[in-house]
Amino acid sequence: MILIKLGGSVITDKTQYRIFNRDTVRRLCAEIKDSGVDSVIVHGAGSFGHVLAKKYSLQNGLVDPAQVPAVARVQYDVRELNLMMLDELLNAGIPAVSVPPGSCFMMADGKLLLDDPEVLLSASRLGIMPVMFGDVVFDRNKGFGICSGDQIVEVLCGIYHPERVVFVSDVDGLFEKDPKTNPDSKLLTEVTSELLSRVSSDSSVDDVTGGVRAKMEAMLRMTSPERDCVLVNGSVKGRLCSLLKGERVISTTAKGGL
Ligand code: IP8
Repeated sequence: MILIKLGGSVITDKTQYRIFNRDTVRRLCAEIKDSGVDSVIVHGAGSFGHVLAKKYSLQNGLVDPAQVPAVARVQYDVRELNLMMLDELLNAGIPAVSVPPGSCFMMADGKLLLDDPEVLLSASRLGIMPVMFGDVVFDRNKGFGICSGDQIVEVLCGIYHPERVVFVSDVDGLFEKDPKTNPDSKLLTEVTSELLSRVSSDSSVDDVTGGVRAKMEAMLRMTSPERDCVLVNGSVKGRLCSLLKGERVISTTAKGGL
């Protein structure tokens, strides 16, 4: 089984509030279906979540009553995005149902509490894909908080024990430095904890590398001796399908555990 996170940068236009990349999503759903792999999809919130979440600092929990209407609005927006995702999945021939984290689960100090996975496993047993997504989730201690799709993927690893985790983004993989500002930056085709320690011990590392390091760490946390974790560019036609079929494609693979 393969756990797939469709990132907000590929399913939405992150620069504009609530713009859905329908054509790309349609193609990606067809690629997943055509690959024939058994998968569970989680998706990001993109511009349906991040624009207002940032404006109202929803990641800080309740600090100002003015945030409250924004909590409801963001939940509404990401549900609309989720329904558009489900529509594309259903049209591609993948039976899928919505499992909104903000309605089904709680958090405690930012940690998603998913102690009872019965609803997820019941859907899976019937051959129905439960689709979770980045959401505003009520928090026992902070009122509410942001639960990212990445956090959900990490929790789902403990429930589904996937053989592989695939992050679909709009970049070719992890680069040593930000390729937008450093055009000569090299793509890291493989990430191991050994490489991570070399990055951290390099005194010349800057903030950008720090960002890469955080991503490497998150990807490595999801790996085990039996499971690797791959970052692939979903904006390039056919790349996700090839990867899912087991072919070698341009990407970054984290392996070996943290
Ligand atoms: O797009 C963020 O989830 P992500 C969720 O997976 C919200 O980081 C509501 C901003």
